[in-house]
Amino acid sequence: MISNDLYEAPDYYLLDELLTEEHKLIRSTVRAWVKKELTPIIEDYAQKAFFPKQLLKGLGAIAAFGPTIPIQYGGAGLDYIAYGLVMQEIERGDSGIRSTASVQGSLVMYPIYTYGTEEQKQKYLPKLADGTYLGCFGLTEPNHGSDPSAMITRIQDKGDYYLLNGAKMWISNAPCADIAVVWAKDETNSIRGLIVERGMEGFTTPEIHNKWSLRASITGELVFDNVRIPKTHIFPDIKSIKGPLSCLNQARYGIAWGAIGAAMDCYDTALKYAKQREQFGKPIAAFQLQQKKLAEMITEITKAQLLVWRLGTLKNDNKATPAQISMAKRNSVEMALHVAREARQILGAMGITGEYPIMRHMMNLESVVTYEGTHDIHLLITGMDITGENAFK
Ligand code: TGC
Ligand code: FAD
Repeated sequence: MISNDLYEAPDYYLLDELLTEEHKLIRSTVRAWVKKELTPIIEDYAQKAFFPKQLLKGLGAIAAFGPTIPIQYGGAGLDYIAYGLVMQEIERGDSGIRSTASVQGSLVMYPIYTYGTEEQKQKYLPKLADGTYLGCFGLTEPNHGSDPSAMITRIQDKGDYYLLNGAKMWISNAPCADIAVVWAKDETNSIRGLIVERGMEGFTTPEIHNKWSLRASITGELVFDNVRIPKTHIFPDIKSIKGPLSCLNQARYGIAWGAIGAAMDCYDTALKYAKQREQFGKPIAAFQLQQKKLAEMITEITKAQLLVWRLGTLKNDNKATPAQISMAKRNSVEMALHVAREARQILGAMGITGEYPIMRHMMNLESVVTYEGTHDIHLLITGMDITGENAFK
């Protein structure tokens, strides 16, 4: 496939000097894949609201699925800076495809690796890592979004199996997923995690249509009507909301890096356009008002790049707190939305077309600011962390 993608990543503070040769190699591999396989097709798929399922194997091959999962289970055994760089390069292409990777790696492979039995790990992880299987993560319910602890989906112990009833809503990958990691309450009201396979009787995954955002990512419901779950499909030892929340830490970390990729693409596009587009006899880049927009964009991108780099080093040392991750997710997405809106204006009317990626990034980011904990929820997490006061309830 021929690509005319001329993306050049902004690196105003020479952050490359903080990366190892391995980090740069992984990043250049993912960047080349995005230019060859993703950007030439993504606008068309987003316009048509199709999920490009044919990319799954390629995503597997560039270590997008479970980059930090050990090699023995099919992962790449990479560190968290490498994981962040992979997410940043993919989201530079499209947030919906980064979503697919986030869900697979952080919300499906991570809980199986962390909470699963050896049999579950052997059965699912290698096939998820190479893109043979697609997974999804069911936490949100129709009436329980920001407050997943109030979920009503239930399992009942029936002796040699569990009976699962309930529904999950807004689930990325659901209509195409081979397996779902689902969180449900047991008879003691403990939150348990289980693996549901496509084909189990009573399990359906209707698609949610008419999204204006993440149009190249497929979203659906998970409906459980007396589904018999073999006992070997439950995570044996995790029995609280901390199970799913620990997975969110992984995914939110990836989003903190990823959203910056969308911002970098918008900035790069706007800068190139401003240098070429002439009005009143000179490039619009020569006007102070356009320079203000571009200068503020690169300042905010650079600050966010530094924040996630430091967060990555904390994560590598196992010292990153959930609240630190919340701050970075919130900051990166807010920053990226602002950059996208400013970049859109620099392109004038052209900014609203699919000739350029900006409007697609902007619409995608409207989901990213809501999922994995809304903008407000992350602020309240920071508020609680610094004051000790819980303002959620
Ligand atoms: P709370 O009483 O505050 O805490 C209960 C226990 O959990 C611990 N905890 C965490 N542990 C690990 N990681 C975290 N992030 C944790 N946050 C809290 C906490 O320390 C406590 O432990 P203990 O030992 O004291 O019992 O819990 P709560 O029920 O009041 O909830 C707190 C709140 C609101 C922050 C949490 O529910 C939350 O984060 N809500 C947002 C929901 C959310 O983010 N949903 C995301 C769904 S998945 C998704 O959107 C995928 S998008 C996919 C894509 O990329 O396409
Ligand atoms: P609500 O919780 O109803 O919130 C509505 C508004 O009220 C928000 O502005 C919120 O900030 C605010 N609010 C809520 N509580 C408070 C409070 N205590 N104080 C102040 N303000 C508050 N979920 C999954 O489980 N798996 C997935 O794969 C998944 N993928 C998704 C894909 C997409 C495209 C989207 C849009 C969502 C996805 N979600 C997924 C769901 C997502 O996590 C939820 O939408 C999100 O957690 C918010 O829940 P809600 O939409 O029910 O909003």
